[in-house]
Amino acid sequence: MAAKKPLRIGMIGYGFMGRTHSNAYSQVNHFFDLEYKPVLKAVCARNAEKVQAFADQWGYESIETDWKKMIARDDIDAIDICTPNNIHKEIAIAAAKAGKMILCEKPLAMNTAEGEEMCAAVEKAGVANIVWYNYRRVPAVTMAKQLIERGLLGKIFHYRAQFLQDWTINADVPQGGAATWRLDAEAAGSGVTGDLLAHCIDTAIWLNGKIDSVSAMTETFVKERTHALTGQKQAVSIDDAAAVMGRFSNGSLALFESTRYARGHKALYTFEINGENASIAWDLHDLHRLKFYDYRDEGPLRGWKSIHVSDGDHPYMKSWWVPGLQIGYEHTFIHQVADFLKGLETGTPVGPTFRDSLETQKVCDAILASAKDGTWKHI
Ligand code: SOE
Repeated sequence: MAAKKPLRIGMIGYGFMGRTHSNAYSQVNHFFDLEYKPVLKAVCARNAEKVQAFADQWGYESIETDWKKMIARDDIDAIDICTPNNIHKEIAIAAAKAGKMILCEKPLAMNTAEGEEMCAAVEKAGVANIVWYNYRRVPAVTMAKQLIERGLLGKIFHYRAQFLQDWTINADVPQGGAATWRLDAEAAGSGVTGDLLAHCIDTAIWLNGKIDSVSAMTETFVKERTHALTGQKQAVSIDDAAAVMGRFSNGSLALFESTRYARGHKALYTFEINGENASIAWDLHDLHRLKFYDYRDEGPLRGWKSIHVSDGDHPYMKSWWVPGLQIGYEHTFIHQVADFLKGLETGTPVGPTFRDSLETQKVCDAILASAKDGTWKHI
């Protein structure tokens, strides 16, 4: 067997996403036949002791405590950005200038203006780039894409999606700091819109095309929270919940909702698409199933099918176990790395690229702007 080409990874940040990505780099070559093999070269974070413990646990060869040093290293090919959103741009632009490939956590940036600069930087440098919108690569979601591309739904009328959580209902949850930066607008840019709704929008654009206009309302239910770093009470300026109406370019109507105040829901992402011939529905808590209803089925047998997406002819599944045995959340990241490496092999960019994700960012910005002044926004 020919030796694999190494893809030497330098990861910046090491929280929850750092774990999902590290696992993906470690597992991908066990299951996918690829020319490239990720090498866990270095992980970077400010606290040397903690980042060393992470490196030891996940098998990184070295650590850095200054991301600029990491980018300057010539033994690193790709920078993985797992930091809070407010430093994505600076890191990505520096990495692109240094000729590094970039794998960036979602959302791409704090806002569209930053995203534009990031796109310009990677395109000027000609470096491979991708954003970790992982849910596209749930096999059942990829299968939804295939069914839509085959035209099985016919004309699409409705696209509705929700992403529901409940972890910020307690007013004692702080904002800011390592664990709760997602509640701090300075670090995150926005609340549920950039964090959760962005997933719904990325999938929606991928499956159903461009979103042309939106009208939205957002709410911040808890107005003040203690800042984890300063201990001071501060006004909360993120959106806790968002409800959005929209129109796609293909004439279909969009309804999106996301919140961290849906008691009982920890991470429930669902979508349903209704076309003239058929409908599709998917639910993250039952992620290996795709629900499909086809009006053309024989009359008495017409009804919703629940397809267990675990057979060898289902997307990604022939690389896993045997038919009928399902896989889960972490595999979506492994699929993303597999596709990214395949893209390097074939020279074909794999999405969502920075440019693709800029479109999601524009929709997020339009949602926040609409919620502010109560008018429809065109994208
Ligand atoms: C927030 O709780 C979060 O971890 C998001 O940041 C992720 O993108 C989402 O997949 C799960 O929820």
